[in-house]
Amino acid sequence: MSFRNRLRSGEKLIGTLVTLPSPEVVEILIDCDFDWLFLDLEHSAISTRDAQRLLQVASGKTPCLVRTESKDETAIRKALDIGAQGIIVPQVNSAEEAARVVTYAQYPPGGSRSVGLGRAQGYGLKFKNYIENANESLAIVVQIEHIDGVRNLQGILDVPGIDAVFIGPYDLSGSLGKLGQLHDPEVQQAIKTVFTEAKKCGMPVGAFAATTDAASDFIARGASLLAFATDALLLGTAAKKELGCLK
Ligand code: 3PY
Ligand code: MG
Repeated sequence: MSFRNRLRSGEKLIGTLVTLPSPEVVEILIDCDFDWLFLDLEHSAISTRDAQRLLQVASGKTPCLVRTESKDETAIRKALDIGAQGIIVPQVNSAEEAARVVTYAQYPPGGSRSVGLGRAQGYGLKFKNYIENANESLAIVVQIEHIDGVRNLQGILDVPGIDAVFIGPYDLSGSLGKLGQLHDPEVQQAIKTVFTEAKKCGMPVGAFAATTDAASDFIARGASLLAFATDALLLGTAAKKELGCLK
């Protein structure tokens, strides 16, 4: 089953953010049995070329979604052409923006995705098969991480082609003037609205959680696509803890 179909079926999928441009880190995370990996091109030093290497390492083992550098057409096209199983697009704040994301990500006639002969298309050798299946098998996830996105949520949820909405709690809190105050009632209310509205129309919800407590809370609220911590956070936390035992 494609990752997109697993996502749409509501399967609980626990992943982590890959922020280090290291194939070795991806190998280690795959061995830890994450259900998926979130390759972050928005906030890390991972280039398109690095991301392609990471996808090569993960290929056939662990599905990877690329968080695109931006919501621009080029960023979306490149993430898909290097062979990601789908995209997570940051800061999608209106139905118009969500519709543009779907258009950029889907081949004609439904969309306007431009044709390349990259890794996704078997460097041209699997082109026909790829274009026949791409629109149905690639996951399109949009981030709700601004209060405008929450206010415009109903319109975003109605855009055909969106497979899940993904809460970015930190940027969402920032958009309310409460950066990092995730327990603030206004931030919590915005998060609750996303879950309530998405649930009404059967849309899967994803979220980033820095800690296991935050992840458990999101799961309890009905999140199925979890991005738990980051590679660097997991490394740093474990290193500190182990070192603390010796000092
Ligand atoms: C946020 O919290 O803003 C995020 O985008 C987490 O990935
Ligand atoms: Mg964010």
